[in-house]
This record gives sequence, C-alpha cells and structure tokens, in this order.
Amino acid sequence: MKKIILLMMLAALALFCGCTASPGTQPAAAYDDLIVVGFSQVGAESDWRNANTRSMQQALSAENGFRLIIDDAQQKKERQITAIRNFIHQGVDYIVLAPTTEDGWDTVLAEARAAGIPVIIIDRMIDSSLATGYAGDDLFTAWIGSDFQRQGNAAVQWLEQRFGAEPLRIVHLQGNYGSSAQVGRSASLDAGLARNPHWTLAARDSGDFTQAKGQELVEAYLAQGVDFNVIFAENDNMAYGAIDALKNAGLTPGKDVTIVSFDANRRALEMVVAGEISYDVECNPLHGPRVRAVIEQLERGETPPRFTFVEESAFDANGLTQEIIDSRGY
Ligand code: GYE
Repeated sequence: MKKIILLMMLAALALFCGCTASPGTQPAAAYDDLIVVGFSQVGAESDWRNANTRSMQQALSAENGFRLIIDDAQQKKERQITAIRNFIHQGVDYIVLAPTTEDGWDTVLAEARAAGIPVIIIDRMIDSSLATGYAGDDLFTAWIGSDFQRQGNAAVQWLEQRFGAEPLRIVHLQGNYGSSAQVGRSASLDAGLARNPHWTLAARDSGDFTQAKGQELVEAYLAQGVDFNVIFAENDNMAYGAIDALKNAGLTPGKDVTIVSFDANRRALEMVVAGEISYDVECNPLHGPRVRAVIEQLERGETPPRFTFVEESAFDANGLTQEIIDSRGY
C-alpha cells in the first residue's frame, strides 16, 4: 500500500513538473551558453534606424548563440547612459552602443571598462578625450560605421557637376545636432558653400532625422516665402517629409526643387526612379553580421580591427533598375 502511495506521489510530481515547463522555455543549460549582448540603440527615428535594429536582431539571434537585449533611447543620450549602466549591473558579456551624439561618453564607458565588458560602437562615433591616442587604454574595443564626410562630399560633388555655374539657393535639413552623421554631412555642405560663391544657404535647421520634422521645416520655409531651388536633406525620412510639403504646396519635387539625400533606403530609391529625389548617397545600416563577426573574433581570443568603415555607393536615376532596388537589404 505504502509503495502504491509513493508511486502515485511520484507520478503526481512528474505531472506537476511537466506542467510548469511551458512549451517555449529554454533548458537552463542552453540559456547559459548564450552570449549576452546589451544594445543601446538611438531610437526608431528613421527607416535606416529600423533596418539597423532588424539587422542586429537577425544576426544576434538565439539560433546564432546570442541573447540580445535592446534598449531604445528615443534619441536621448541620458537614456543611453542609464541603459549602459543597467547592462553593466546585469553583467552582460558585451555592450553595443549606437551613440546619439559624439560627446559625453567618458564616464559611463570607463565604468564598462572597469567592469571588464568590451564595448563595440556602431554607426556614429564617440568623441572622447580618452577614446583616441591611448592604444591599449581605450573606451571601446571596435567601431563599425560610415565615413559621413565622404558621403557628404559625394552629394556636394554631384551638385557641382550637375549645376556648374548655376546659382543654387539651398535649404539644408540637418540631422540631430552633434551626431556624427550630422557633423560629417554638414561639414561637407559647408565646404561646398565656401568654394562655390554662387551657392547660398536659404535656410538651415535640424529636423532630427524624422519625416514629420522634415515636412514641418519645409512647410514653414514655404510659408515664410524662403526662396530655394535645392534641398540637401541629411537623411531619406526628412526628404520624404520635404517632398510631401512641396507637393502640398503645388510644387514638383525634382523639377521646381532638386533634392539630394542620404541613406538610400528602398523607398527612397523608388523616388529616385520617379525623379523626385535626384541623388541619394548610400549609408548602409546592416551592421548586425559585422557585430557578430567582431564578437566571434573576440570569443576566439583574436583581435578584431579597431575601425571598420563600410563601403558605400550613391545613386541617381541613371541605370537604377527595379532589380537593383529589389536586391537591396533595406
Ligand atoms: O542616416 C539616419 C539615422 O546615424 C547613419 O541616423 C545614421 C543616421 C541615418 O536616423 O537616417
């Protein structure tokens, strides 16, 4: 009898244990094997940013051996600093940072270094008194991103070639101030303005890389009677907003106003084919596999390159086929 009661109790216990393990739960051992990565992302301000987040999620997936914790900072540096501190407290294996602006990272990245957590910076750069010039005593292990001034130069050179001596009155929609993407692209346009005395700056302001602010700014310039024939939009989303504003005012983008832009998202390249955007400089957001490769190198005890500049091109309507657009990853 005692034996039967014992068997029944064991059976009940087995049933109970079975019930508590929900279908998707990972066994503890497999979970412990995952490399934990805390990713402090700028926000979700643009198509570029969303493609960048997706690329990270795909590359650093559980199937690939990672547990990725993403914190969306809604374009606020203070939130990124808090997120990094949380990652340090959680004891993540790696921190990936896409910094909003260049300045202000010394303290929190020194904390990560003190905790022995390697930091990989993607997209934009940090400007740190400690980041440069101290081989072996750096605040980040590797950086992966774009040469934003080179991108800006490509757009300025295209305007020079396309318009020669024609006078240009340029509306400049800037990204969020202090971000490398804004700093580099704006520096190129400033250099273009300086060497082309027949170019004038009709208006300039930050649209924070968002479509809504791009539209608002151009609507305001039109309402104020600002006279312009070129828009230099520092990303595609602000260009989309600008295009809406122009169309609402009865103007034809690509005819009345020439638009140059950055990122080369699929949607923007369709606008290049349609003649609404005249030139779009590629900025590649697909950093996920690159980050994965760097972490795997570190896991094997190898030294990854400290700086990786992504190769990029630029598009006008010449030769831009639907096939090329469809083959793009973002
Ligand atoms: O161009 C813009 C995004 O830093 C390269 O940020 C990135 C920029 C990109 O919001 O669309």
